[in-house]
Amino acid sequence: MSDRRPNRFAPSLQALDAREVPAVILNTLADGSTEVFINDLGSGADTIVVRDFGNGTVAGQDNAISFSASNVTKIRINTEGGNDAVRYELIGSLQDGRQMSVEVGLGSNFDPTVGNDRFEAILDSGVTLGNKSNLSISADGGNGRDYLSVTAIDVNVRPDATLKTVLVGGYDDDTIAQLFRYGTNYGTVDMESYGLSGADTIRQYAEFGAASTGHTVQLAYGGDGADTANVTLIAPTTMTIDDAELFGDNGPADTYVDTFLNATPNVTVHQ
Ligand SMILES: [Ca+2]
Ligand SMILES: [Ca+2]
Ligand SMILES: [Ca+2]
Repeated sequence: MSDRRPNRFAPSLQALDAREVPAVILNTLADGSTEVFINDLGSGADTIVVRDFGNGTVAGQDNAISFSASNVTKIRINTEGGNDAVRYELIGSLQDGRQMSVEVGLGSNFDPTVGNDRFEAILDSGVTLGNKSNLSISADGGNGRDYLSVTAIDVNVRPDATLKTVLVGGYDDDTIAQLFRYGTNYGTVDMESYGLSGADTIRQYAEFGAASTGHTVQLAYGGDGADTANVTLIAPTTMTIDDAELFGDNGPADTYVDTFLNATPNVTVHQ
């Protein structure tokens, strides 16, 4: 592991690059667990990778800085201005009862530097969310044309476990892609996409394994602008669909292309 703080010269001239020093901060939460807080303010294009081992250990890179921490229950990433790329990957099964919250802010809606950001959350194929575990992922693109995605293929969700993903495009024309496929769900899978302003593209696809007996929520909101949204929900009858809705906005400009496979007449569309 490299030092938390890079070696830096102290130039006598004003730095032309307004970028600030990336920072990885480890905070101790009230319950004694650790929060990893990555705070990269300034207009630089940040690249952040976080790997979650599923047992509380987290490791990754914040630009040139490597970090690792244990007993982590929360990861908070704030990249603000610039074209940022953030990747979160669950590389091992989330242990029984373990909690993990991932909150990513890629920029403000009012940031004049806009920032076309990229966020990818990947749950590796074959991992399991253990009994009573909880994985919550939220990301907000803010201003700029952002790409936000969650991919979970062959991920099983055990009883009383919850996977919740909330992706928000924010201002401008964003692309949001969420995929949960083939995994068996005995717990709860809650996937939500919010395009908000701009002509957004939302693709949300959930296909649960035939043995699934859990719950799901599937929500997609285009918001203002001419959005394109596809929501597909394929769930066995043994599952409970708590809510499955696709919302446009109040404006006549919206043109929805709603693709529901024949097996999925279970998403209510509100133009
Ligand atoms: Ca940004
Ligand atoms: Ca945006
Ligand atoms: Ca929109």
